[in-house]
Amino acid sequence: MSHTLPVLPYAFEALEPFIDAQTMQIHHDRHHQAYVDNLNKAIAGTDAEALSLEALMASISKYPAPVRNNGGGHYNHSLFWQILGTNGGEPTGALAEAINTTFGSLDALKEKINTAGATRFGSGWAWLIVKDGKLEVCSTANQDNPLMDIAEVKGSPILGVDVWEHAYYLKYQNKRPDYLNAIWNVINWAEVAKRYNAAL
Ligand code: MN3
Repeated sequence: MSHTLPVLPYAFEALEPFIDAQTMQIHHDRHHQAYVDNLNKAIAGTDAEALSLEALMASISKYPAPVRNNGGGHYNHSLFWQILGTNGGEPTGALAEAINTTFGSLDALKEKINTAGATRFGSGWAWLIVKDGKLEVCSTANQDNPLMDIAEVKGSPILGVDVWEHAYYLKYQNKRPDYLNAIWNVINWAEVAKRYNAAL
């Protein structure tokens, strides 16, 4: 299959002031577009063309680095745009219960994800995943993700935070922790809950 750039489900400026419009535009229109274009080039004429993006992640060890980097980049950003939004609020229902049971509180979960993101050296992602029916926090390097068969910690990602400098540098410069604190204002918890229920 040929992969395509998903449409951003809100305006570039929708996440202001927490994520600025220029960052969103460059991030979506240039960075994500480049992952899509380079993925399509990397899989052209190979059996990977027949795979869904999820199936490709699950067998990524069979493919060369450009497929891993750009395939991961396409999957991760497609998830990222969806779990961000202007809804704000807090998790409800089964997801809220699972967060409280597993981490003690929503604040404790945020702190755990912020630590995972802040301590990821270089570029990567911090994740909330469902593993064996339970919530867990982990991080990955570069554009890897927990769906990949090469991941140290495997599971279904339900929330991912991009900690590449391109995600925050225009507004936050080198202050990654400030970006991580701010991003909790623009999490689409309804989408995270949808992914949680689907992963169970
Ligand atoms: Mn990015």
